[in-house]
Amino acid sequence: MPLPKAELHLHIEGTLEPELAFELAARNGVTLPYADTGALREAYAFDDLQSFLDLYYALMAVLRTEQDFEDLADAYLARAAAQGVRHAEIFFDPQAHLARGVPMDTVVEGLWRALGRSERSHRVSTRLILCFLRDESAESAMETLTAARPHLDRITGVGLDSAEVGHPPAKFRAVYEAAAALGLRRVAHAGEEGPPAYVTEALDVLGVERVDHGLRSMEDPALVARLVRERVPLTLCPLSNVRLRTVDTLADHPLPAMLEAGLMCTLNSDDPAYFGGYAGDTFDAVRAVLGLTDDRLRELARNSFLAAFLDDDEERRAR
Ligand code: ES4
Ligand code: ZN
Repeated sequence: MPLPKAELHLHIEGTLEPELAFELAARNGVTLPYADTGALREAYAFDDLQSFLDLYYALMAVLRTEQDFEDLADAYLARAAAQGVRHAEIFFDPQAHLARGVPMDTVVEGLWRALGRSERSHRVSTRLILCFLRDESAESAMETLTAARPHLDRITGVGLDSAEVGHPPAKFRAVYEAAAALGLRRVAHAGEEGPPAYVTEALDVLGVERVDHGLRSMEDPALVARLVRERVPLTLCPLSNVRLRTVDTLADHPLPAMLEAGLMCTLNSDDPAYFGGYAGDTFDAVRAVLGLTDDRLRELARNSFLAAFLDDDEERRAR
């Protein structure tokens, strides 16, 4: 039995496996610039975050209908359940779909068709987190929040993703204030490729409750001390860091040092279709390569439930 765990850093568009991409392409009459799934997989050799994002956004062309989003989410939830995920907080990128003429309604309703029945169909509870694309304007983020207003019963929080460097958290101060006023929880990617100062800014300016990645915090001892003191959860994604070359190899990942420092770390899969593993695969890889003890692995799983946006009863049931 895989360790029960919560997945807190997962982009639903990043769970699009090549097989499903081709199936949806055929269903929607979209031509992909790859001969077959093998040729597509060969394109999964990334130099950095941007080289991944280019392919990630391009492949979204196959996602057009509610049914597509439902099938995508349902396939993810089935895989997650098989790997011990009991609760999943799922990011989605509405701006990437709105820009292609796919309305907010289609995206949220389609995802919800799978998420709304997931406790019954997969024994996985879920939350939906709307992410703003940080390489788009602050005005576009605000328009996106406005477009999401009719769906707020299905959306738990907001996040910030896409190309980090040059797009500091403070650019999104106003939209995070508006989200907080609407009762939404707040997270943001920070310190993935960007500097430790972006982590501080996400905490102080955006008021985030968790930091997605936060890896580069390790370069600033005062920041590490603060994150430990305030028990700020970090949603680490080691397989992503290797594939996007933020770390050289998994063996070089600072996870053991981060745990030793007392940081509240969680283990997550980010974009599992692209980075070579789902939540259980990630736990297996860090166990094998980083030699974490069973106690440490249990601590990571426990942290994932503690850092989740669950109330106490839900948390007990999920564990
Ligand atoms: C992402 Cl790995 C990563 N980083 C930032 N934004 C993203 N969107 C999807 N995956
Ligand atoms: Zn991410």
